[in-house]
Amino acid sequence: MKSISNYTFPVFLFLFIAFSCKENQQTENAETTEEVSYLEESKGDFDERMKWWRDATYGMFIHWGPYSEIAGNYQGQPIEQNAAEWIMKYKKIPIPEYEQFAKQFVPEHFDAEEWVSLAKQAGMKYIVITSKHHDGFSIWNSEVSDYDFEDFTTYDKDPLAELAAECKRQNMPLGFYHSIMDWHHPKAQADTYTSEADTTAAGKEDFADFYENYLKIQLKELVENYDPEIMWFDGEWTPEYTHEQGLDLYQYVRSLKPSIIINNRVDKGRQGMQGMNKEGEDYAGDFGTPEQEILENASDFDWESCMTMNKSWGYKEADNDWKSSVLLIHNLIDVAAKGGNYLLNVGPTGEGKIPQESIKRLQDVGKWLEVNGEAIYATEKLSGNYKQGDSIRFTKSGDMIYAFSYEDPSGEFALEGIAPAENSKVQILGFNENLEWTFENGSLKIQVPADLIDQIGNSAAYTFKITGQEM
Ligand code: FHN
Repeated sequence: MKSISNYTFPVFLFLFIAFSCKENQQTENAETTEEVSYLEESKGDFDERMKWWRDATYGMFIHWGPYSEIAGNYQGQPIEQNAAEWIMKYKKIPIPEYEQFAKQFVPEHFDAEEWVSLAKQAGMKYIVITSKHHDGFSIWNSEVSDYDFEDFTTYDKDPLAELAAECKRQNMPLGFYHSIMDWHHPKAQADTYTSEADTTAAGKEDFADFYENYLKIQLKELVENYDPEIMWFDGEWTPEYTHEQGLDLYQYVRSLKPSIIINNRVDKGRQGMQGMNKEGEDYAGDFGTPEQEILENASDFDWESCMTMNKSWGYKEADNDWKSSVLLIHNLIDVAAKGGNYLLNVGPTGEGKIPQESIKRLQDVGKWLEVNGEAIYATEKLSGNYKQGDSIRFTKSGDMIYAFSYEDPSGEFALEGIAPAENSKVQILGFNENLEWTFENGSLKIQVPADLIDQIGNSAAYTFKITGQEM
């Protein structure tokens, strides 16, 4: 019978070899992790990482925090400014007073399944929600902050955990809007948040401490515990945040999850509300972020226009200045034709209900996309003109050209610069007949039935599908 001594050496040798291999592997991994500079990504790797986001085209923005409970009213009056989520600054509400509002942020009606299902019904392909806005309140249970539901309110759930789980269940990519500027944290110029005054040198040292030992720790929590596909930074304009920190933060977040997509507000390159990076300096960020506007022309850089449906990002009870569903559809078409994404905002109430006016518009756009979505999702802008006149836009996918007409195209509908393939079928999405057409001297003339509207009803835009190429 073999004694234990007969086994000692071989076992020891096996363990030594196994341990050495593991050590080497860890070292390699460590070296591999340390060596990757995500700021020097190849175009091929970048395009592969961005593909799902480019194809998605249309997402839901959600602004939700203690400001949603305040609803844009202060001392019995609606604020005169648009953005209800800025009420702390607009009304120079002292932190202790604002904290009392935060305690009242108890979203008893929050329902993750309802929110994600509505986004799906709307035809939205990703969601970006405010994990922390400028007011500093974390809408997840953070280990490094007591300014969250768990430690600050009677609400005993983690809505971000519920939303992340529901998004996984419904295969809806989830992203987080996270403000670099923080009006609550004592080391992030909280004592001077009520003014634009630049911080003192001490302020910059404090902010560096906040950056390393709070902001980055919370981001690590969010990425590791909630697994977002997008980090949507904001508040980068705050003076004590630096370009060097921006480059570092991009590298840091990508090192936490290499496939994650990060907007250009991680750094200091953004040109205001126009949203694209300044030329010259290499600023970090995967896409530009025009806000409340659409780029004037098409861009070869990735970009996403974020917009409200009324005037406020956060819920504002008094704001009834709603964009029409037709305008929202035209905005989506215009953005897609220019090669961008459209991030359309909803501002749920403090209780967790999405306003009915938002729901109606989301459902209207969703119905239009049910018929016309193939011309929006996974399409590209044309190399040449993205439009013809003021009421026609184009997208393409492979050898398919899509032409959107904002107006009733009944009768003879002419397109310039589009060469149909021989024997091409020309159709209107949602209308089953093949349309007669001629192509002479560079002009495509399509015969559309005079009673088209009677047959398919009014639409915000009629989409022609043409096998062909741009000239
Ligand atoms: O200050 C924020 C504002 O509250 C809102 O979040 C928008 C939408 O991203 N961004 C900033 C204003 O540019």
